[in-house]
Amino acid sequence: SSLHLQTYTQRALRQKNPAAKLLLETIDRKQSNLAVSVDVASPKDFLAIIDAVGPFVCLIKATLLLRRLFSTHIDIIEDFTPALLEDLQALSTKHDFVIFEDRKFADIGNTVALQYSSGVHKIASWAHLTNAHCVPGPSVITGLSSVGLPLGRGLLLLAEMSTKGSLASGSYTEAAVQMAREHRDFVVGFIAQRRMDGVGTGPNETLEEEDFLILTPGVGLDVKGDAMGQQYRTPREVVLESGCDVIIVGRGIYGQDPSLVDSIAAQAIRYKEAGWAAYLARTQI
Ligand code: 5FU
Repeated sequence: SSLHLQTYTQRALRQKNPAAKLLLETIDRKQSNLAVSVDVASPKDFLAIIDAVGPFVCLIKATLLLRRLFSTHIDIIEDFTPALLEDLQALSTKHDFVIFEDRKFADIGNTVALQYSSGVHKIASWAHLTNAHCVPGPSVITGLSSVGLPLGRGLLLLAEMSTKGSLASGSYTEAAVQMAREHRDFVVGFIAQRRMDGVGTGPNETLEEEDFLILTPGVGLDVKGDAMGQQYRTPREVVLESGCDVIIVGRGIYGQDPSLVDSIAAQAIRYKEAGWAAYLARTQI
């Protein structure tokens, strides 16, 4: 497939899903394929990091924070979470970035629909994109789609993971791509380590219209992994060699001390430039 040679601009024009289109247009407008993953426990650090990296990113990946606080301080957070989400949305408007809640839904359709629409977090009301594991089969998509599609949201399926020994490979990955093909209105792409166009199809089958977005975690410029199975590749390996679209970087940017806002912004610029250089090399502009 030559889709990976096309520019973000060309691909945005063809996108029908509003969330995917917004992401591609934002990448284009800000010349950034960098997403920052903000996995910190303190709401103050959470907002400070987002404000610092905001100008340089196409997307912010919110994640454990909400769940972690929710599960440990439910009474505080019932009051607190809506305000935090308003702050997050205000920053999204201020800095022009897309919001992705890395929720990794993995239950029956009815339950994920409730988890997505309701509860304290009401994820569907503020996250442009969310994601799901494929373990439950296609019903996980049907459930989430019943909530997200009318709101113009998009879903990413976890086709591969960055961790050592991941079980999401081979026929599992092929089945994930097949599930996505059957729900192209809502499934806009994958969390994966490489492009997925044509995966699982025969050598002579061409799928001209197949254009999945690939968002890739496990990206770092300075180290190869952590002590808990995470594996890092460079933006060049991810975007140029593997054809992925968005690099997701967490600790590589906010490091050991989430309160050092100046160095966080400097790291964000460094990753943004590396990600964009790899994209330009890929599309040979
Ligand atoms: F699906 C995945 C995956 O395969 N690898 C990941 O690392 C998700 N992640 C998330 O990306 C993980 O939960 C973190 O939120 C983030 C990577 O953070 P890091 O600090 O850059 O390692």
